[in-house]
Amino acid sequence: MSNELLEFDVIAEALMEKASREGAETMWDRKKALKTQCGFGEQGICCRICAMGPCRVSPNPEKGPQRGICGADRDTIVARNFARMVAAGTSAHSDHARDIVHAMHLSSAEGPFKIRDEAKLRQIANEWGIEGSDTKETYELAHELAEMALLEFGKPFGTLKFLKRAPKVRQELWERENIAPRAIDQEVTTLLHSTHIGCASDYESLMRRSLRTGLSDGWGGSMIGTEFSDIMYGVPQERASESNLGVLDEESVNIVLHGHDPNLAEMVVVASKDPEMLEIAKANGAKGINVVGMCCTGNEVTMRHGIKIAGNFYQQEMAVITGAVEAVIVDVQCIFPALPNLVDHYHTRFISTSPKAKIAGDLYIEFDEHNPYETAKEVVKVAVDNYKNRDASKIEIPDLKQDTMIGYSVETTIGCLDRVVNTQVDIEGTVKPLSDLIWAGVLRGAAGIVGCNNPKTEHDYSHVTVMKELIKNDIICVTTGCAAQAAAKAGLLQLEAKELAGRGLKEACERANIPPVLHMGSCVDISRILDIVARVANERGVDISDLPVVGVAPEWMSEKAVAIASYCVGSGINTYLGIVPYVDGSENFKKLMTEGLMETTKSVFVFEKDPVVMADLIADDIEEKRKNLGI
Ligand code: XCC
Ligand code: SF4
Repeated sequence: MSNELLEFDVIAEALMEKASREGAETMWDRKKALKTQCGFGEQGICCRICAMGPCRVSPNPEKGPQRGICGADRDTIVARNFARMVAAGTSAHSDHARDIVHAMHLSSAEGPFKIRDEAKLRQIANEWGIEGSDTKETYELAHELAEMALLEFGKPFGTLKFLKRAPKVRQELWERENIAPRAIDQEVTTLLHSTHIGCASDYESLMRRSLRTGLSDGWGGSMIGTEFSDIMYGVPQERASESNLGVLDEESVNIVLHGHDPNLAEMVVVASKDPEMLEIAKANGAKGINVVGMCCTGNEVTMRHGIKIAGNFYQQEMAVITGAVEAVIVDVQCIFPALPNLVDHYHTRFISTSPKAKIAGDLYIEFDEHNPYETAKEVVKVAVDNYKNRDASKIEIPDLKQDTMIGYSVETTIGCLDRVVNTQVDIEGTVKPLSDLIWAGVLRGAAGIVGCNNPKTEHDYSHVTVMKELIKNDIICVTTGCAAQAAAKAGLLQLEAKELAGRGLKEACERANIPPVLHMGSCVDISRILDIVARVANERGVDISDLPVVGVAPEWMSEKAVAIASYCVGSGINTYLGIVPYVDGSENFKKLMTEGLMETTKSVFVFEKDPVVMADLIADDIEEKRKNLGI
């Protein structure tokens, strides 16, 4: 175990020690065992797309072969590898969204899948041009809208409906540059086709197609995921919660919900309050049932129910190591295949529920979308029955938790900011107060800080450092995913964090009664960030690329993050990455990402590992944008 990575986090340190005492292995042990990671892979210059390979070309023309057997060079190989990450990331977000829409298609007045936010249902139906969206019976309308949404994945003609939310100039740019995304499945499929042996080799063309696929995630899959989850489960409202592993309760049945999808998680939250389940829990000696969240399933249920946040990506093993978790219930994405082995050292049950993410060594209880509540009860029952199997000598819950404000959907954020200005009826419920704050310079700009943890860097450190530096400079931060959970644990999501902000942001926080860093939800909810940014641009009559806003992923690791970065850049938002993607092997491709795209999308990728330097670059970027706007 390498201790230098852990300085930032006393919890991790204590639990890592416990793990090694108990013979349990963690990601850091495995990272160490891998020794130096593959240099060719790191630079993106290994190709195994066909069976003539694998072909690894040399990063140095003097030192080795420059082409694979088919003749693909560094630029092609790097661009194809990048494109495949975008396709995979887009597929993950979008397939998640499809499941939400399916649930909506199954919704009925009797439940268990129900429409919780009828106003939003009617609003989206209206936006999509459904006739009678104000008058139709709720579930008739829901099913019609769901069918329409399912067609967004596979319709044979046209582009995505939500593109219309973007400023007109941006829509025109997408058309002109031929990157306006069509049906989501089509974009993923056609990009995979383009990267097949003997297909596209032009790296610029591959980038363009990657942007288009990424955009089908941001303005397609992810936006559908967010909006339809809101219709089904409610638009998040601001509320208080708590975060970090100290939210585990020694005297209760602890259930960790991990993964991404709210469908099962919502039902588990309800099942955990079922009198029948509570009775069994009590009969087994527990005080009650404590459901906590991890990664984005955690974000989904904390945003809508205030469910406590146990932790983010790197803490999934730590939670088990506390010895106090009865069950880890997972759906899809970001789940370590190591967890079934890890739980063997403890009494914890590891339950996987999705046929898309069947995990070797799990207890598999398939989520039945026709009987979702029965599945939820079944998994909760495994947990409550397991309470009696606890080994008291192995329980060690870190005594650390943090007050956390959550629930800042676009609607809620707008509502909060209405408090800043003396509300005038005509601007109430619009982004005008927000854009006024930015135009007046009270807020210099805004940063969306998102993404994962990655053991290549000290976990949470880059997230928290960038956020602290930015709020000091009056740049308001919105955050999602594991970055949001890092912020939560560091106390940046509590109202008192305004003391760390510059004068302007502090005053805005005081008046609106919000923290300087706003939790906007899960990773698919980065579409909320697109939404609010588009509203501000529309309100001011400018393009998104004109606004003093940036995207930041300080510690990303997943393919989804590559798709996200691509749609941010495709949308005109300069995007800062603290981990360099596998592109170092092609100077041309890297230059295209960091400079050349300015011509196409009016925004670029920026790679910077040092979070303090990154924050400086962002502040300069934002001031430059302000100057160009003349504000
Ligand atoms: Fe996964 Fe969404 Fe990354 Fe966290 S931030 S490690 S993708 S859970 Ni999306
Ligand atoms: Fe090698 Fe070309 Fe096949 Fe890639 S596609 S493995 S470079 S022969």
